[in-house]
Amino acid sequence: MAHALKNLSVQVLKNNNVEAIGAAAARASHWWSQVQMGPPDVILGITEAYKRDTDSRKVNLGVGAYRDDNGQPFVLPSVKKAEEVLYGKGLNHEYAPIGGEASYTDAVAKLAFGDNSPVLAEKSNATVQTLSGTGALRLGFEFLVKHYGDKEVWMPNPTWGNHPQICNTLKINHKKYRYYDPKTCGLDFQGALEDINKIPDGSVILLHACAHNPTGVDPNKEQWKELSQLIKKKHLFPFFDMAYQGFATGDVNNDAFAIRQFVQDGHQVMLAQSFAKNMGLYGERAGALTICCGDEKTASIIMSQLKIMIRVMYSNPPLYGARIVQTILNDQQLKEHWLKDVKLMADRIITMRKELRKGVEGAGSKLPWQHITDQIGMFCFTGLKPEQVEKLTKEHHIYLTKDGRISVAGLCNKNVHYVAEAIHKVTA
Ligand code: PGU
Repeated sequence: MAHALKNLSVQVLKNNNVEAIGAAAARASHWWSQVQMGPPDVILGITEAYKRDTDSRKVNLGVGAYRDDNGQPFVLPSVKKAEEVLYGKGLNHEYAPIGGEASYTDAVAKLAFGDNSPVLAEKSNATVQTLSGTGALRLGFEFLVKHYGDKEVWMPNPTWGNHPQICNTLKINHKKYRYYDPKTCGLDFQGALEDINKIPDGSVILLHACAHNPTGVDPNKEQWKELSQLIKKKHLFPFFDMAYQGFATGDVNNDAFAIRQFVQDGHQVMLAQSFAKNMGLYGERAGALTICCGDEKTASIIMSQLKIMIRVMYSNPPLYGARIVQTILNDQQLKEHWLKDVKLMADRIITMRKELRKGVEGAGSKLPWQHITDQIGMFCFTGLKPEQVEKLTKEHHIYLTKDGRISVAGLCNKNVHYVAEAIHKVTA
């Protein structure tokens, strides 16, 4: 009897399992069977592959994230201080205003446009906190679609991979103007001028404010002035992406030159800002979108529309990162401390550029490597071909994007010689 009962209960269990599995299978296929597997992200997917690699020599030069000289993530000392100040204040966690706190948006606009900017004096800027630089770009492009109509967007060739992706998502027609010359590993200024000259009147032109990603090649001041005049003559709308203020020259004012020049020349610019890199606040998502509107009344109208768009997307922005940023920017002593931290990061990257070039040349390479030290900012566009990149990853466990871009910030004294020798081996 007991045996029969046991058998029966095993049978019931089995039947239940079969039913459960059947139901799970039905659930799995019923609603989502038409969804295709997507490709890994071209930049963030590299970090995932790097994490899976168990080789002790592995090096991640894929993502543009600053590392200290032990190859570790870096919390800026000024940020640590700001966090202590914040902790001491015992703040609450109420909702932020839809566009972020004014003490944040005022401070970040000042950092970009300069203390004495006419934009700020006239209060003609509409500035909102965004989900870091990506959120600013997404909101900015979406605003353009909604309120500026079916205009083409022109981007430098090459550009950060997410720029075209955001436009694709929003079904914005986008094209490229010449920017980088692979022969010189430098700026194709004539090519850029020629192409920009042919862009249809009223189009949007995307510009990297400084430390161009992925090339590490920026126009010089005279060239920016010429670009500003041409863009004005052509009635193009300039959208600046500034994700690396401070990383190009180590000086935040120098790096804001292009934006301030355009404003001085009478452009109404749009600006996407990020504090991911220059404050090391990657995961905190502190950024901003500014639209220069010409006068205070128009700014309040634009602001009302930005708020409507934010409200239906994520309602209001996260507080913590923005609180760190404003604590630093609104305190003279902390700000000076931060400026030193920025310089320290920029200088370590410059040192790594020199070491890398010395290392590749020292390993016996006869190829030209001057561009490693000529280029600026976080990245070096090495000129490595996709098959050489693949070899670097497969044989030497060095991870970088397929276009040959390396994040110089991922190099440190411990790995730079290993990387230099590996680069020589795959290019010899
Ligand atoms: N704009 C440019 C030109 C960027 O390079 C990046 C980040 C962003 C905007 C957006 O940064 P937020 O973190 O949203 O503020 N680019 C890095 C980081 C990795 C990524 O692709 O998001 C990179 O490695 O290119």
